[in-house]
Amino acid sequence: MGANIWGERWSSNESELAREWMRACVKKQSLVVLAADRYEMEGLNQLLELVSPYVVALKTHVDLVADWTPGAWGEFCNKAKEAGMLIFEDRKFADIGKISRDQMGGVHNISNWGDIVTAHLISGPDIVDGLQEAWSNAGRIGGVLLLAQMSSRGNLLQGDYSNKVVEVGSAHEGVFGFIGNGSDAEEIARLREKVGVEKMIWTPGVNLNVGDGEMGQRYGHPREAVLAGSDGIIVGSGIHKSENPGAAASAYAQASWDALLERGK
Ligand code: 5BU
Repeated sequence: MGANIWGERWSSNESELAREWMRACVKKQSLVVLAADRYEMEGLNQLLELVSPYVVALKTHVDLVADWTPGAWGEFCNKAKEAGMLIFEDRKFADIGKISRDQMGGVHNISNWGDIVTAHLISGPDIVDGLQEAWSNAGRIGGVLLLAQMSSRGNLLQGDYSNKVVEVGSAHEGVFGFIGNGSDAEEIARLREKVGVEKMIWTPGVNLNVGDGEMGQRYGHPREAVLAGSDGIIVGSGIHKSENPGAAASAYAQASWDALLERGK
């Protein structure tokens, strides 16, 4: 199903999760990862209803939800899964391996519902093993997105550090891919060149209105991001702050899908 669209990205990829992602994108004709940054369960549930047909992964910040309960969260996640979405907790883990492993449990119990999480590699490669052990203990599979770049102004994920993240992450089975800077197509293209064909690149800092956002956030156009090598466009306010989130999600889906077809792999 994915071979015609993703080319060798599909045919040479052995990662179950990567294949699930590529397959789901083809099914929905979209590369949209929704950053569901709403702070109450009601708003989250409403958003999910409106955008489901166009969104392939749901990115959460579970600790932002003021009225969070395990029950309400479980239902919300089940709805998203039933609607064909992967669940991605953008937790940006950064501690040593054993603490990161244990932080996958605790109050929010991320390893039970999250399919993908973000992590910095600042503490060394054991963080990936720690996160993978948590999924394994929960009897689930999951993947880590390592931050190789960020979208925010003045961030320190540059040069040798970024290169090292790619070098270490590319060799690790537990790494689903890398976060790239969606606001800058040249940075994404450089990242893709280093990453090669196997691992995914997902990019925040994407909006149909390019330019500067709130508090140092920067935005590039989804089409440019995908043409430069992004496999998943992470869109927050462009969708959830829109007057018509469904129509906005559909527009991002269309822009990302057209760009993937144009990219040709
Ligand atoms: P926005 O509303 O589209 O700006 O939301 C962007 C989301 O992506 C938000 O949830 C951030 O936490 C997330 N993000 C980001 O903006 N930039 C980064 O480099 C990383 C994550 Br990593």
